Amino acid sequence: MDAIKVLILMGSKSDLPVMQKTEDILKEFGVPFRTLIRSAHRTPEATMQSVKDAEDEGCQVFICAAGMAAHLAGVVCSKTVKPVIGVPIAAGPLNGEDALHSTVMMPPGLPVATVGINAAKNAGLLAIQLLAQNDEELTRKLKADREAQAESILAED
Ligand code: RP5
Repeated sequence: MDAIKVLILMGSKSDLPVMQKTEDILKEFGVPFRTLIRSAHRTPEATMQSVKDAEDEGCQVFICAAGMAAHLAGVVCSKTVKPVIGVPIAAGPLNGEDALHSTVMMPPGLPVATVGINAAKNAGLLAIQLLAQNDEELTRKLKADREAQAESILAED
């Protein structure tokens, strides 16, 4: 089995229907990843251990998804200098506005690259773009994907 390049963490199994789109795009591009349910609040120690284990294994990018008081991405960011992508999940009465602000509004010095609310596919694509900096094959696939997107839009005429 390939060592993972991306670790996906999500605060609850209830986030999985959204985060399935991250898994789908990583699979499509052939990027090895692992998905774990880890919460900044409910399982802080296990979350930290998972970040350390993934780094030891060669993980290059972390994708963290959570709803409501979504501190998972920020906490992971505090423990690694690898890029951390945050996915605010629409959960609870504020429908993701709370998660968006708690994910994106990091203090200076600790950046979380935050995608839109429930934008799980974009999180995967951003991770692939980061990995493509040192991977010609991924770069080729990303360019082909952009061309396919353009063709499909133009075909809508
Ligand atoms: C967050 O609270 C999770 O990431 C999820 O989006 C939300 C609700 O969690 P559950 O009550 O469904 O476990 O921590």
